[in-house]
Amino acid sequence: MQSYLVFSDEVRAAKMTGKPVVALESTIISHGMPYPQNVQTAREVEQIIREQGAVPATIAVMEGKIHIGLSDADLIRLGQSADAIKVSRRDLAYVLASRQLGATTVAATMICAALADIQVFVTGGIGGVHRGAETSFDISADLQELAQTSVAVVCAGAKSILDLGLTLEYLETYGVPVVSIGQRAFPAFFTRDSGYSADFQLDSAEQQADFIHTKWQLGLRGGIVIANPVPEEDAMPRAEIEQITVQALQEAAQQGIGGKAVTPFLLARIKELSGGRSLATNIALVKNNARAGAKLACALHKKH
Ligand code: PSU
Ligand code: MN
Repeated sequence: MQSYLVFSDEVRAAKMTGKPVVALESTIISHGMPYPQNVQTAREVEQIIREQGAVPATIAVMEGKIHIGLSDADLIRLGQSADAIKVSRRDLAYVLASRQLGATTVAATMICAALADIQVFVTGGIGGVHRGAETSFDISADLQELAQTSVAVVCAGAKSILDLGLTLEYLETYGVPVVSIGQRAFPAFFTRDSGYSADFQLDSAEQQADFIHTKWQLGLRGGIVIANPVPEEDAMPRAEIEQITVQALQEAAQQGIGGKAVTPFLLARIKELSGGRSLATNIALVKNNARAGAKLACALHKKH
């Protein structure tokens, strides 16, 4: 299994000298944001993690290997490539075996992080139960991954392109704890309050690390959602984002968008319909998550 993993020099050195490592996904680069903001954000997020005393490991599939830690040329390749494949659990073995370029989702990044013995993963938003899932059956594989793979996922909640109430119900059924930072409300990615509550509020990285460590020490495998609300000054007005979201959802339905194309379509349309403002919010919240995730990785690292 280790033969599928290739570590960057920086991540290998961190593992050898015992420094905390933070995993980062690559679908957000290839399918979540436009070029060149995607590459610029990926670089800046890595830098924030370094400044906090941890080491970033952006994960992608290239030439039949899972790469843990990417070069700048790799980031550019993912950011510019129109044919990077969005890789979730279902796709991972296929994209490896066929030696294609693969960008990992939350689910696939969790799998790869666990293989590489990395416990903390920073992203923007997790996938979830889509609005209308009672007829479409569209439920992100991210949720099943959270149920079974022991990685803490730091995010800004989930976008209201999803049914956040059903998403939280699903996570409860599968025993995935949802923790908010600095507030009890579960954040809705572009806005700080989804109208739903997280299960627990844990404000400091040490508290979060204690909780995660206890869960795994008990043998309760599986992920934890650490939801970090977007800073107030970067948030979008709730009514505006809701209106844009409804329009994007209608267009997706009219155009018959289905399967793994749904989420990238909605992300791109929301960006266009907001005149680019949603992208600025997206970038700000990912950076904010990088800070929280690096602190958590440092706190968790002290427990080993
Ligand atoms: N939500 C976002 N930004 C993203 C994604 C989700 O706000 O970039 C990406 C992540 O990689 C996530 C994936 O794991 O979309 C979920 O896709 P799906 O809904 O097809 O499972
Ligand atoms: Mn889906």
